[in-house]
Amino acid sequence: MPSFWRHVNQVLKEAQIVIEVLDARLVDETRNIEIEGKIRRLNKMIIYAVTKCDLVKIDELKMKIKDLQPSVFISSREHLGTTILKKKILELSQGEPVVVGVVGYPNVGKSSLINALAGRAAARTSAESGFTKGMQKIKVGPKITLLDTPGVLSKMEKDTAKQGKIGAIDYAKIKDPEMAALRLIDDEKEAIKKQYAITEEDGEEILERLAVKWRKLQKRGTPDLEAAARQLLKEWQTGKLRR
Ligand SMILES: Nc1nc2c(ncn2[C@@H]2O[C@H](COP(=O)(O)OP(=O)(O)OP(=O)(O)O)[C@@H](O)[C@H]2O)c(=O)[nH]1
Ligand SMILES: [Mg+2]
Repeated sequence: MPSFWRHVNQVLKEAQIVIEVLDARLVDETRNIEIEGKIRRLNKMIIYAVTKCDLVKIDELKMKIKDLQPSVFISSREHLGTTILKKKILELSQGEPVVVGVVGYPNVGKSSLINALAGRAAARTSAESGFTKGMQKIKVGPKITLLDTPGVLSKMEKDTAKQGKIGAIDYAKIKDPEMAALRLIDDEKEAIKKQYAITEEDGEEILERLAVKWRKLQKRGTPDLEAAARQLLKEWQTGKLRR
């Protein structure tokens, strides 16, 4: 992780504008206060790109981001908001050529956003968290150069269940998937019950139902909660679970 920060610091230095990418389902949780502090200290312009908007209700989102200015709603999957974002960049650069850093938590959708802006698969993306490992330069039109970065957590972030939930640790690698899944169920209970047609209220029971549904069973037919937990985190992290 320290070398990831090195790339991010480099990009913050090189860029005139920095786009902080936030997950629309977790706007507050995916803000990196440390990066925002550096942006302020370096006197760079910031744009908040709230992405994965296809997974939330826009009205609820609007309330949440009142204080985040300037911000743009994006869905890279549905190619929404990218023209507005380009306009915003050129407005801030006053039409001059500009270098734009793209930063944020792991797995929030930075590389996907760059591809949506570029209109081609220029940056490599993956459901795997921590996928982008170095800096990458991508030209978007004659005036805008984007710098992709590896996702970084705030150094103050110690809560691994939360990290699992926000996708900062890959669902396949997280050490205690049940704890992260139970946290996710707690926070997103109604969405999960609706999406998987579950009536139970208790977190453990919901996980059990999911295990049965997905046929994640141990030898004697008992529900494999760990496997169900990983599957649930996977669906959340890869943007299948909508609110
Ligand atoms: N539904 C939905 N899913 C998205 C969107 N953008 C990205 N994703 C998914 O989110 C996951 C992570 O996307 P990436 O673009 O690789 O994220 P990243 O921030 O570059 O991740 P790292 O390089 O690992 O830090 C992938 O599974 C994407 O398909 C979006 O607008 N909508
Ligand atoms: Mg990436």
